This record gives sequence, C-alpha cells and structure tokens, in this order.
Amino acid sequence: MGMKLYDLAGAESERRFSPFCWRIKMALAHKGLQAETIPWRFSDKPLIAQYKWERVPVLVDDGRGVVDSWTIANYLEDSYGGRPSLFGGGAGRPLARFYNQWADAVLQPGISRFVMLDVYNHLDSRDREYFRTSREARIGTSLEAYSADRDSRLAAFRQSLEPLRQTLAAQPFLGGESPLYPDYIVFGGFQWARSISSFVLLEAADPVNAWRERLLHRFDDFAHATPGYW
Ligand SMILES: N[C@@H](CCC(=O)N[C@@H](CS)C(=O)NCC(=O)O)C(=O)O
Repeated sequence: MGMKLYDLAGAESERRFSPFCWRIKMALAHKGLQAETIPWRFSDKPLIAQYKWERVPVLVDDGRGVVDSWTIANYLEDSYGGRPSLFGGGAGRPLARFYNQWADAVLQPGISRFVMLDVYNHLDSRDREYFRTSREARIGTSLEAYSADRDSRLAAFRQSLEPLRQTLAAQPFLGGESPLYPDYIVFGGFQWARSISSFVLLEAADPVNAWRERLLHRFDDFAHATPGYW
C-alpha cells in the first residue's frame, strides 16, 4: 500500500491551494517520496472522519493516518530518516517550529486579506455556503469587505516581510544553501496566493520573489507546473 495525501481542491480538481498541504507536498518531494494526492473539498469531511480530523492535509501511509502538517512533517522525518533531512539535524527541528507558528499566526492571516474572496470564487459550488459562513464568522465581516481595500494594504504587507527579505538577500534559502522545512512552510503561504489569486503579492525584483521562483522550479518544476497565476 502506497502513500495517500488528502489535498484541498477547488472546482477544478487540479487547483490545489491549501498552504498546509503545500508544506507537505514540498516535504514529500524533498524526501523523494511519492504520494497519490486525493482532491478533497470542505464538503468531503466524511472521507477523513475515520482519522478523527476535519482538516487537510491528512497523510495515509500504509493504512496509518497522520494529521496536521507539523505532525506529518515530523512523522516523515522520523519514519524516513535515511532520506534527505527536512530539519537539517541539531536545533533545526525546534527552530522550524517558530516558522510554523509565524506562518500560522502572522504570514497566512496577512495573506488572507488579499486572497479570501478569490478562494471563494474558485471553490466547488458544494463548498461555497460553508466557506462563506465559516469564514465570515471568523473575520467578522463579509468576504467582499475583507478584501475590498487590498490595494492600499499591499505596501504594509510587503514591509512586514523585511526580515524574510534580508535573510533571503544574504542566502538562497532559509535553510542556507538548500531548502529545509521552514522554506516549505513559508512557501506554502505564497503557493496559496499563487494558486488562487491573480493579485501579485511580491515585486518581481524582491529577493523574496527570487526565492519563491527557486522553489517553484525545485524538484523538476513541481510547484510551477501546477495551476497558478503568478
Ligand atoms: N494546523 C493544521 C491546519 C490545517 C487547516 O486548517 N486546513 C484547512 C485547509 S487550508 C482545512 O482543512 N480546513 C477545513 C475547514 O475549514 O473546515 C495543519 O497545519 O495541518
């Protein structure tokens, strides 16, 4: 039995936009592992109910379900130790936890301001009402109002990336000369935006964009070959 990954999809089943799923797809590629990705919609929760979880990614390895992207990354590292390390050894794993928390609490909520309505517009019709109701309850306003002033928010968002920018101006990847799991965590947020929205978050000359391009073309163009806008 091979590996399976439940992967959030839009109306078009090849449009896979979950930032958390992107973390794991890049981690699998890093480890040289193949998984069948199964397109999953919010209305498909019964498909993963047996794993006692309501979110994706869910990795099923030889019949065993592993849930939550951070737990899955650790599972891959510990179960496939003979393959390239996701954390680079030593303090890499505890340091990677910071990137995980930063992406969850700051980066992705920041990106959501720009892409939330575009997510809605790409969803399968079965998912739309659930998405609107659950997200509007979370953000406290309509999806339309949430993204309405995105042009005026862009400069502040770009400014907030300055620590990332300075780091990536000095070295090609967060992991140094080659990428590690923190690269995939941060990249996941940008893949979310790229796959769902034509709103361009980064200037072409930004070192963050150059890093994103390097990761898009990594693993034989893996991420670049998927549906996306920029
Ligand atoms: N902490 C989880 C978060 C996963 C998550 O929130 N996934 C979203 C898709 S991007 C989801 O499945 N949401 C289901 C829902 O909102 O009902 C992880 O890192 O895997």
